[in-house]
Amino acid sequence: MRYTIDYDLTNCDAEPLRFIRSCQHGAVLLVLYADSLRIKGASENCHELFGRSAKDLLGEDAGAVLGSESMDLIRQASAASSFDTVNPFEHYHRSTDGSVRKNLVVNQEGELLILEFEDRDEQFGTTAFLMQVDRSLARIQSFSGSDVAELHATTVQEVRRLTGYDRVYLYEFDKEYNGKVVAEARREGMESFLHLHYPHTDIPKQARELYLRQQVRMVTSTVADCDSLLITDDRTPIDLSTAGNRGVSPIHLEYLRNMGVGASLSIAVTVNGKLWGLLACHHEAPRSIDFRLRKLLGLFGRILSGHLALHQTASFRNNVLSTSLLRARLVDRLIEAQDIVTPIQENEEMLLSLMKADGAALLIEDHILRIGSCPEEKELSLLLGFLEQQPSNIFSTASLYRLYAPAKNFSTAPAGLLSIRISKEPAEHLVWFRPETIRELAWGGRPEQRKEIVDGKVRLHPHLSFAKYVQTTSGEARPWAQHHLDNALALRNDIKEVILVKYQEMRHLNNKLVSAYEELQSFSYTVSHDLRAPLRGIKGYAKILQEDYSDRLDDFGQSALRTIVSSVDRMNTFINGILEFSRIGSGRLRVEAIHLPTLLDEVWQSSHIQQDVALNKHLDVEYVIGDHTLLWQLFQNFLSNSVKYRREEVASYITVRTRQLDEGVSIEIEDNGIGFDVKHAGSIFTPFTRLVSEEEYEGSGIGLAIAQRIVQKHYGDIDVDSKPNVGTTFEIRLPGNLQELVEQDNQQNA
Ligand code: BLA
Repeated sequence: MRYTIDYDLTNCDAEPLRFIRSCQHGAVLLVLYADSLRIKGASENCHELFGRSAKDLLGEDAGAVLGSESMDLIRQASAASSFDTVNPFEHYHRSTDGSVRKNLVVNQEGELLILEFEDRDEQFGTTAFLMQVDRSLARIQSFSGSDVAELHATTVQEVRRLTGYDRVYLYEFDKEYNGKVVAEARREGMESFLHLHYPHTDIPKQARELYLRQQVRMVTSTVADCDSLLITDDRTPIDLSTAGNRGVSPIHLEYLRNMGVGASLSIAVTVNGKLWGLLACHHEAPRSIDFRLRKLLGLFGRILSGHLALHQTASFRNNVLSTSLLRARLVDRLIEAQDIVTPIQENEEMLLSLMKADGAALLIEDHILRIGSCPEEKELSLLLGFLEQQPSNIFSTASLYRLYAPAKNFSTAPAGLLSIRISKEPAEHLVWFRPETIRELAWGGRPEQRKEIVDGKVRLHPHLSFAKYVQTTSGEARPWAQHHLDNALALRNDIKEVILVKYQEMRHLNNKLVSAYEELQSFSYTVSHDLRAPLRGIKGYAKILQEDYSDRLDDFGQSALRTIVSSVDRMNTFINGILEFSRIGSGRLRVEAIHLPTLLDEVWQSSHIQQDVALNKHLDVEYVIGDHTLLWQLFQNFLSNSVKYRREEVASYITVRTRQLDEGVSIEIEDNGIGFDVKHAGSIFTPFTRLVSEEEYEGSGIGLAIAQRIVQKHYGDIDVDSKPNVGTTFEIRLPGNLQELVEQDNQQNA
């Protein structure tokens, strides 16, 4: 028995390959105790070499069988524990039939020495052979570094030239260890496997792991039961993983036979410590090659590994460089513009080529920017909900529908999505899209059709195992490369930086604004104290002149005096306006519930407002939240404005209406006064803007500016609609949660 239990296709992934109790056809195996050098085990075929049966040899001193020459060599190497440097020994075996030369390969495995006797082929020690190797290596080394397919092709050709196997191919693993034949050199007339795919189960995990320990694996013959069982003095399992002639898995042998292969050999190709693939050889007839050639083939594997690692690093570096360059250009635009939306809008192509995407979307604040082949706005809002749930700041998939089914029915259904989160609250993302690509995979056999049951065991089906078929995969986009993901994260940091700079600039501006207000405040103080006193003086002296000296002034002198007095009065009005305006900016709101009908009556009665104007109140909402003093001033301004600008020819009225809104209260003040052209609506709230002549209507021109500041201070907004000779309607909207907003602000300023 090769193993203690039987393995078939249902449990072959657990086959303990290294503990197989057999030796391959063409080799003889001895197992010695390392300390006593007595024989612990021998392959059944040992009589072919030693003329004695395996059972007979057990317990015997190895020297009696191998002769002193080989024993001395083994003892020396064992003392130096360096079999690697001396393998293979040249072992002469003398018998009555004459002497044979064998390669003797020795490995230590714990307390045991494993000895393998193989045929020796003298040509592999010759200079001519080494020259040949040299030429092959030179051809591989001439690889320019860019065309990796050429490197693959040259390597398989050179391996075939040196080894003489019928077919040599390069087999590359994907992430799941499914494999693909990427290069092939074969004897004329042999079937081609180029570009075919094979499932990961064809080389199970434990077989792949052995390649990391032993770079070259040779299968000398696939003929059933041509191996020799290992006979040992007890049943403890022996680890044969270092022995090149370790017996081959019966399942794998069957696989190779089904493929029409009589012998095989594979060389591990590792990149960055991981099995990248195999350089694999097939021969139609059984065949083995000299140990020294196998060692050299290991070197070929390592050279190929080195080139591939270099190529991978170089192409990764190039990709990173070119993407980073694009990103740097885009970020320059962002920094210049101090904004994200506009530069992205102006550099759509750059954004797409950055990620080799064909669509993108910027979902930011209440802005949705769609670029290229991109779902509709409504769909993007839905997608945003999905992206919000992703825990990481970067999210990518090559098959969006599988994770998020609604995407399948989007107007433009992207299969690939790469998204970076710009902000969590509110959810802001920059997203790239890739379309579905239909891929055709040519398989070298349909995995699910390979099985058949023989004698209650699941076996590989001899014909169907390799029946070729083409599988079409859909629903997937070209996968995002690592350098794209890295760059997306870097871009996210850049964008955050731009936002931070912009925020800091806003804070700076805000601080400037605050100090400007403070200056205005102190300016108003100066105005009130320093200007009012001389103005009072001017007016006083002008009055004296008017009262006591008018008889000495001619008509012109008297009219000049009148102008002085009225100018001073106007100036006083201005100064009062400025004072009032600046006072609103400073100071905190004193928030309370205000009964509007009372407030309006008070304002109406207290002010010297014309009584021939009717004040109508339609107040659905009677209470508003606000600062009593400021709202008093607000209505005072509106009502007196309406009175001032009434039309003499009609019965004037003012109607105040209130109405509940979802998020607050709307207050409308409508009159049927002189009105104005709405094209001026934008400027009427600017201080000292007058739409009517000063001669006809007196005032500072600051009333509406004050009104607007009061509303703004209440976190509200204000609109106006007007028509000349029809009337004007102002609408003020005040928030319901004023108290909360004020507290938030106080906290931020604290
Ligand atoms: C080993 N399987 C291998 C090896 C190759 C393959 C290259 C390395 C040993 C060698 O060179 O022969 C696979 N061979 C291929 C493929 C092609 C090829 C894909 O020629 C295509 C051109 N194999 C199966 C199943 C099992 C299995 C279902 O198909 C069981 C799970 C097992 N394959 C298997 C085992 C080994 C192996 C156990 C290790 C053999 C050993 O080293 O003893």
